[in-house]
Amino acid sequence: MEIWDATHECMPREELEQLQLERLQATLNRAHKNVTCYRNKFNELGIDPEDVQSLADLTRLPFTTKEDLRLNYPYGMFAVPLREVVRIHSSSGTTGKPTVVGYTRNDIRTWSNLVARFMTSAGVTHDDVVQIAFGYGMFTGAFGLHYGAETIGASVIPMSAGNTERQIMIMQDYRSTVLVSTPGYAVTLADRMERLGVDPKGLSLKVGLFGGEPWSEAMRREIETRLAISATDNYGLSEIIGPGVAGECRHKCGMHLFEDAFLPEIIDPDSGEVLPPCSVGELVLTTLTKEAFPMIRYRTRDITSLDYSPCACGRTLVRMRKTMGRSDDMLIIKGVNVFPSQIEEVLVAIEGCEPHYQLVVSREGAMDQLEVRIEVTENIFFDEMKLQRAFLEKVEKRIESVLGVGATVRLVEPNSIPRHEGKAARVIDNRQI
Ligand code: DLL
Repeated sequence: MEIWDATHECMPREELEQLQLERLQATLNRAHKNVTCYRNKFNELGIDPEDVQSLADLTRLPFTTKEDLRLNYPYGMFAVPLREVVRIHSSSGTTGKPTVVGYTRNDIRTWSNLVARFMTSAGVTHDDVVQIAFGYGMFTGAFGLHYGAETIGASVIPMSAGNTERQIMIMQDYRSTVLVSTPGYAVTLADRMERLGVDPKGLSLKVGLFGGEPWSEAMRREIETRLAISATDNYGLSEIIGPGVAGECRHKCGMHLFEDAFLPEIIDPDSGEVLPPCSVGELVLTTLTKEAFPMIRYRTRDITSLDYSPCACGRTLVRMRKTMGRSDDMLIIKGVNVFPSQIEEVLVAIEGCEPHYQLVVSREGAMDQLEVRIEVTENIFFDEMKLQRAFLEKVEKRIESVLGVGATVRLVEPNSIPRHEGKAARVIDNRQI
């Protein structure tokens, strides 16, 4: 069964805006009634949900940030009691604590449906065999795509991440037609196939659904040629729902953002002002149908622009451009969200380690590599190689367990990390994305 929701996807804008307003008002009422953080914020500004009479009134409402989620860790932002929550996911936070999100049974249904909609728009049908190479766990990617594919009626192979040669064997033997992964992992698969002498043209693969991290048009061309597939992009974030916020149709000219479920705005990240249509700025999203975890004007920190012109596929939904960066210091390494502050915390916690550090991100082949350089101080000075090795291993282990992604740690000369106005340049990103 294809999930081609023409009612919502091809609505004239006037009707869509009416629907959005009704859903917005219901969301605001629920959030105000059930979430203390929202109630306090509204009260501080003297705003009552009833004051929102048009979509333009949205700008009067306060933003929600990752900091709000951190302050209300773990369940403070939930709008329903835990007994109504059937699933919990999380993603990394700016400090040690992750961001926790919850779903009611209805939310899972909504989520599955949204994912099924973008999968359909990318060309997936019930005849497909979908190989999911995202890690199953707290990350929303695997479960989101899994439920979406099942909703369509496709056959799902829940491979999970890694184990590249096994992925290729399953792909050959089970005749997978759709690959779901990060774009970076698609290139890793192509590299390995080349090494193993596997010809992708001999596989059944026809479509790739890639997301979770930024990638370029050049990378798309590379994946399409090397894997002999059509590669599409999809976007989402845990705080809003996970994957299923926006996805490309077969025309691949921007990701259709599901405006019947999410209300997008583009703001100037410095002033917070809403920018006119087509401007480049930070994407802000308000959920319109979520029960357990409504988000009001959530600052995604992703920089993009929105295109309201019609698309050849017939969908009237606005198209979101590939993201052009972040308005904060979050890095995405092998699909995992990493904040420099998390690494700083690890270093501070390890005895004798002053946090004069620098992160260098590079890409070897398709794989992201993270190097953490730490300046040697009196405390971190080892004549003995054995002691030094043990120290480096300890830091590497700790970083891997906190971040969920490995790093190489290297000691560098005192004062060798350049400082600008006294502040060390913390991140060097050498990846050409
Ligand atoms: O990455 C959800 C997801 C999983 C989307 C799988 C698509 C496929 P988080 O771990 O919370 O959720 O990370 C969200 O990842 O704010 C973006 O910065 C980045 N991101 C996600 N998809 C894309 C994309 C999932 N297609 C953060 N292009 C977001 C660029 C993306 N960046």
